[in-house]
Amino acid sequence: MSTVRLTTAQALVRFLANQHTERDGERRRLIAGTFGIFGHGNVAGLGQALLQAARTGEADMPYLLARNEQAMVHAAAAYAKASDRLAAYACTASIGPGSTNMVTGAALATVNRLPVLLLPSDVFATRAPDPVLQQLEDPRGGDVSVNDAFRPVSKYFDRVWRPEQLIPAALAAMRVLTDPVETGAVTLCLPQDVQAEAHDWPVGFFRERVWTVRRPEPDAAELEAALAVLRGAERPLIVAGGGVVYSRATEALRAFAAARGVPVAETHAGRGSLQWDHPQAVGALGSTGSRAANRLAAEADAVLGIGTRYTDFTTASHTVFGDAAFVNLNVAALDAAKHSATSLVADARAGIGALDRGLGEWRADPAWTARARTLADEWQTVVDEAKHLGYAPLPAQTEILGALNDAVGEHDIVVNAAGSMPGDLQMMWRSRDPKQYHVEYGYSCMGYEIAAGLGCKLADPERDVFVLVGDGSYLMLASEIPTLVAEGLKVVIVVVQNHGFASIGALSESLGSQRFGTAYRYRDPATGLLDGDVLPVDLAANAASLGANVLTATTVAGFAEAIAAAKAAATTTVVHVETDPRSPGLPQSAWWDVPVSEVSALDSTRAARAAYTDSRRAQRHYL
Ligand SMILES: Cc1ncc(C[n+]2csc(CCOP(=O)(O)OP(=O)(O)O)c2C)c(N)n1
Ligand SMILES: [Mg+2]
Repeated sequence: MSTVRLTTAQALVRFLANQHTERDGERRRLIAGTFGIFGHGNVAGLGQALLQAARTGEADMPYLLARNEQAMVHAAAAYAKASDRLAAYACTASIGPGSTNMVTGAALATVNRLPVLLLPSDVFATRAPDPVLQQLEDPRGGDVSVNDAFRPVSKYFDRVWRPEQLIPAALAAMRVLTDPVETGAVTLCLPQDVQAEAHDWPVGFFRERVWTVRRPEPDAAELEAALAVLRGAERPLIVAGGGVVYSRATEALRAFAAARGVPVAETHAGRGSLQWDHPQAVGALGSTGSRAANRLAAEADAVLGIGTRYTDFTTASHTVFGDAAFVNLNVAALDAAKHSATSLVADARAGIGALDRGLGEWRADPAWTARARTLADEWQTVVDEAKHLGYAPLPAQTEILGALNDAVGEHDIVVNAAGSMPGDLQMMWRSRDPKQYHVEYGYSCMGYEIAAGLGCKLADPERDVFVLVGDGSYLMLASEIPTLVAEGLKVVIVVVQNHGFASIGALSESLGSQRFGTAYRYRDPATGLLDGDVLPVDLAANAASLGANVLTATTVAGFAEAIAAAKAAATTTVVHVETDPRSPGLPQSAWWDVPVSEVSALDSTRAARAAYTDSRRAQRHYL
């Protein structure tokens, strides 16, 4: 057997550079590059291997220096999302805090089912110098380290105690990353001594490998059962989730819905499955859904869920659907079985094709199709009103989002994750391209936005990327602005300043908690609460200090001008705009289950509890 002598880290880099994915005949690199932050845990191991790759060209592995480990995992997750999960980034971090900083990013990737390869550094395998700087000492076991925190948030976890263990670990990691059912965060912990240790590797380990991203066809019996349910339906509704987008089933869905007159409602991850003005598009479903979609959900006699996890925002905490029979087309059996559905385990595109072939002349009742169109048109007039409120003195958030929607190009990307904007966006955004609406709402993680802008730009340099970020999220994690600047990558970042949590403030008020602790203000000595003046925080100056080009807008018209200037700019540009945190959102037509204290000394809480008890009556199990 012919071998090559390399360190474990050098071997890993060489291996990763030779992995590819293939789907529909399209082949691309699986691991497009590596993000990293070096410390003593990886600087001389993986750091040396990446340097050697860059200097000698023996492995092609681009390296990007991030500023925060959580942010680099967000960037990697966004890269995978924007790449329809056909490509991913690796992330190397030093031992201890560098590694545990990645745990939140790992959870985000796993919850959203996005492939990221995490390479936390770990304690000495030899244990010779124990405890190494930053080592957790556990009196119960010598093999425990802080990296065990990755286990519940990883779809594959391994610790490479000896160099040769890398071979099965690396192959298993690739299998999981490229499996549409299993994918998520994959964690290979690399003890710092093992990274630098040499081994004689079989050359076969480094051959070019192609991982097929499969498109499973439906089972014949499941398909028959699903067809029987749909053939009996007169008022069907399709719920399109992220699986439609990742599977590139949008064209198949468009044709299926049009031919059969079936209205299509969308989840966050499925937003943009249809162009917003497609005759069967009825907008978003659920807690932050359109009135059209929510009403149709209540009246539908059959629901065809495609590639959806049915999160509580989609189901309005199990209150949005009426007496429908569910057929769930999903590549994951876990999701296909939800709501006592007739399961149809298959790739979204393959499944739509099979349903289409099996349904013959079946179509929805024409009266239902027409009603869906009327409701959807009515909803669009609501959206138009929200875009043009003439709110004063500060603009309303919906006006800013509307102006941005009008300004972005057909194939541009808009990124968001947490706060009050996802709800407004879900209700009002008009997508023309399935990759436009990049809202991370599986983990809804504050701090995702700017880092994700970096990931999107790396994935799709041809598209303009617009990041929407609240002041709360910005203060948590604006760290990757200098990374964008260093790499010469241009992203437009819209900072929506409203001095605190518009989202949780409004939620708090609606639940009787009086907006307690949700505004960024001075503590008022008279009340003892944080309800004094707003703070002298200047995020525009902050962004400028990080190297961004900065524009400030105070009106909706000024914002549109700033966006036009930002589009024309050559470098990463922040557009700072202040909005009124109490400006109205779009009318809500569905509930969200957030429990209210059952006993309370406060009138506001008691009133909210009564309303809560009432709302909960609509909640059901869909048995
Ligand atoms: C990391 C993280 N911490 C806490 C939360 C809970 N949370 C959701 S929205 C929000 C406030 C967001 O504030 P900001 O970014 O200013 O957006 P706004 O609500 O003002 O639109 C908080 C604290 C979260 N989603 N993520
Ligand atoms: Mg805010």
